[in-house]
Amino acid sequence: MYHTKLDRFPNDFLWGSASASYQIEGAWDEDGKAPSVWDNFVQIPGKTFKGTNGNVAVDHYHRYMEDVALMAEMGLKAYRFSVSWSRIFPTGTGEINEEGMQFYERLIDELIRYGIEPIVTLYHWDLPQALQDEYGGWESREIIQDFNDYSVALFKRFKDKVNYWVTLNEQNVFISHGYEHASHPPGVRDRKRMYEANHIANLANAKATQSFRQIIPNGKIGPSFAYGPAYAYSSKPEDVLASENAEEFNNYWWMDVYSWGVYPKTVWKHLEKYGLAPTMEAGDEALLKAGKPDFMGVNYYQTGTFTASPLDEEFGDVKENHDGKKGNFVESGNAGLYKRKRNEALETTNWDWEIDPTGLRIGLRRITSRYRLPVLVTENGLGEFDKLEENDVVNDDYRIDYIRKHIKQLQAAVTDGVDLLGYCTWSFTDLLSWLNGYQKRYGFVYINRDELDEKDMKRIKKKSFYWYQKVIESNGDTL
Ligand code: BGP
Repeated sequence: MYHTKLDRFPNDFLWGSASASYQIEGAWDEDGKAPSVWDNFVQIPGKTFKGTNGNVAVDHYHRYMEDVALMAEMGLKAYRFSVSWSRIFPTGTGEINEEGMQFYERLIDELIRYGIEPIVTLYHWDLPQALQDEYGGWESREIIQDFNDYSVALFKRFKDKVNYWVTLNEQNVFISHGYEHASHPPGVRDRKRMYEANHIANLANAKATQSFRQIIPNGKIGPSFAYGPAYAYSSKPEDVLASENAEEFNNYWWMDVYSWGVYPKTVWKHLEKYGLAPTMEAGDEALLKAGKPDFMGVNYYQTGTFTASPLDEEFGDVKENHDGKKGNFVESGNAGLYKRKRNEALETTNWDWEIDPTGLRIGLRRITSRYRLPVLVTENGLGEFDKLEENDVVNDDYRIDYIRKHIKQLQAAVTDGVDLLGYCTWSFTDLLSWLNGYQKRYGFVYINRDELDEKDMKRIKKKSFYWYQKVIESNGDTL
């Protein structure tokens, strides 16, 4: 679809940026906080790049005022951050740890003071370790009530201050990495357990959403889904079918449940045949249906391109590039369903992520057509090596180029008819990239630290900071 003229972004468009507790806060054991599963997982040798962890991260816990002042200077309209569950309930349940709650209250108040809309993510992967130990975390239905209680505590405390809420961040990622690839906690490789845990996460997501309606009837809530729209590798019908398979198994498997409360039929039938379908108990479907979100949160980084895969195809372990040495793409897939190929039409980052701004528009269009839900882009950005030059200068033109192209596609999507609430870049400051250390940088603000040395953690505005400032100021007219 070509347009002679693109629509302007709505006047109340949320120009934002995002982060997550474990990746920025540090203070991992302060003010009553108990360990999360990530605090422990990173201690296992070989799990993260150069053994990095978030014990100190970028020290946002102590420097949040300086960080928020920078957001205000940039003109940010919205800031998405997550709450660390084990700061609020150190053992996952029980008495509220008031000191933990107060940290987020101070942060929220500071944002509001500057007119920045807080977008609160309830869960960005840092499950209290106590719940993992007690009943296996997401593998037990007990978590549905505990997650609800935790969410309700936050809803009640911040109902007059926070309008936008995100339930689970990238359920598809923390479940598949946690229970299929073993690259995230709890480090399991078992597809049956994965599908069971995923179903329980769906129920927890729905229940918290249902509670939200009672407590904050005028607020907005939705999940943030890591959406990688699927393409066919060629026009051969078998490749088109493979891409349909990938879309159903990797995307609709989650988004249909969020939006409609039902699993896609073809995937369900396939899983049943292989004994992998999750256990459906009485009342599950009704609960899932009661959890309809106000928007689909989308974390977008790349598309995936697929070709047919025969039933007897064997795939090795998924190998991801965690050191930034380009050229490590390894084919992966699901035998009999699809195989992911490198898309030769696209450039990649140094971490082998394909760069595809148009894919963002395609994804938003698919969501709009299928679910008719508004969309909030909850993450999008470029992880790259940045160079701190003399006089505290970082010339990250590649990041500007990346974000500019994605915003242009957003504007095209809006013109196509997508109801877009806002755009949060990943990320505001540099932060810990879970498995990739500190050298894979995403921020508008450079943090002076690296893997081996915490240095002074000085905040340094990159070139992209000034660029995004103008984008916001002009409501997207000046790109
Ligand atoms: C998403 C996560 C973020 C962030 C981002 C970049 O999956 O929600 O927390 O980390 O991806 O990924 P990475 O840090 O692996 O480059």
